Amino acid sequence: SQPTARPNLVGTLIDEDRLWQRHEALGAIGGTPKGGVNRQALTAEEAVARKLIAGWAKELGFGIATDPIGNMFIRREGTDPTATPVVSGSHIDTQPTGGKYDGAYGVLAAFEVLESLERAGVKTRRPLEAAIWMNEEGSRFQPGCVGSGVFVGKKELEPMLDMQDRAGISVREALVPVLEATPEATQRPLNTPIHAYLEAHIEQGPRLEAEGLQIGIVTSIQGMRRFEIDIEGEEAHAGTTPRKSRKDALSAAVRIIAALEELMHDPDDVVRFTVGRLEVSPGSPNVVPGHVHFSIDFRHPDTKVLKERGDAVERIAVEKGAPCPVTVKGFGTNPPVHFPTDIVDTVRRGAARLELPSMDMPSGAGHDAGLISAVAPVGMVFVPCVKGISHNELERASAADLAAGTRVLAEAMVELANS
Ligand code: HGY
Ligand code: MN
Ligand code: MN
Ligand code: MN
Repeated sequence: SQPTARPNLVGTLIDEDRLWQRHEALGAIGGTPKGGVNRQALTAEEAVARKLIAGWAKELGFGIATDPIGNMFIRREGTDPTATPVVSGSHIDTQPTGGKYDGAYGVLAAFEVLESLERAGVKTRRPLEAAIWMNEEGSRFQPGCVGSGVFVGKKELEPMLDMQDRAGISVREALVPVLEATPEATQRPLNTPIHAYLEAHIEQGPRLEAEGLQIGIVTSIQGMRRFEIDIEGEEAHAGTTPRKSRKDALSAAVRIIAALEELMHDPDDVVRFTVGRLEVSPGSPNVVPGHVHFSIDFRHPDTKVLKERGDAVERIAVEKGAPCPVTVKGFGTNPPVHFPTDIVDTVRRGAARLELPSMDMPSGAGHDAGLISAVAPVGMVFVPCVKGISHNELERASAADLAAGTRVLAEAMVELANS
């Protein structure tokens, strides 16, 4: 029988060029002129991307499965069919002006691990799976991490299937053509057991590049709260309507956002507060705005700060919005997540075996790993991206860094798969 992989063999099987070519092929689907990607959740582009990956999987004899919320799993069997799998993955949906590596890297790194083992005929005791979590970004369908959230039971399946985008298309409707792109996929239930979950991701920040390191050993993910604010004003003539009788939704929004900036002020610059979307209607220069809709993305590593300042958002919005009525829709809290030390140590040992210098670091960005940590031990490995730029078409990473992170991933996955 084939020897099970000695961990130090596996990382060297990773093929840097093949991994790079996969990024170029996937990045071309929804590719934009500036070298970014617009492949939003459950669009025709995502269907093409899934078909491409399923084709690669079929060539290698891997299994393909999907679950009721549209997560997709590529599976390589182990020698012990009763063993629960080691899973690694991320997302292939992107921001509207996203980059080629955010999410895609974690899926392609996981796939490269399965492929390199298969081509080398290296067996593992446990099965290995590459996972594609549906709608991580939450730009088309708010909020994000829907696939991983439903998988672990933190989000309800039916309401998430009923969720609509701004054109009124529901997840349920949008899923149909996307799942039709992989007819060979078998159906599996939600929350199938996972022995351990690992995710490779670009850092989406400047620290690794500044330290001259290729590898980040992720120890935690900061907490996040998201809100949608709607302000009802009254449309009126810009020339004739006296200020005292106006219900100007935009001046209300300005007061609210100024007050929230005050609330979120932090001399230590740890608080992350972002109004990323602001829509004014009717948007005519000589009509007093009748309606404003804006988003809030608030993050912090400390649960108490997240609760206190997050809970103040609604009170401040209603108070400062007067006399315009204000509705605040909260999307719950993704609490901070601290990864179990044994998994973090496994990832760090993988880097050490490969003699790749690394540093422990928290994640400022959210990841599916944060949700999966509810049902399995989780770890992550970061690689640098140029100037830390992400959620931007200018997002770039190097083939060497992507391969280095994948080597560490391979080492950790195989060690866990033979445990
Ligand atoms: O927003 C996030 O943190 C993730 O990159 N979608
Ligand atoms: Mn991501
Ligand atoms: Mn992202
Ligand atoms: Mn007129």
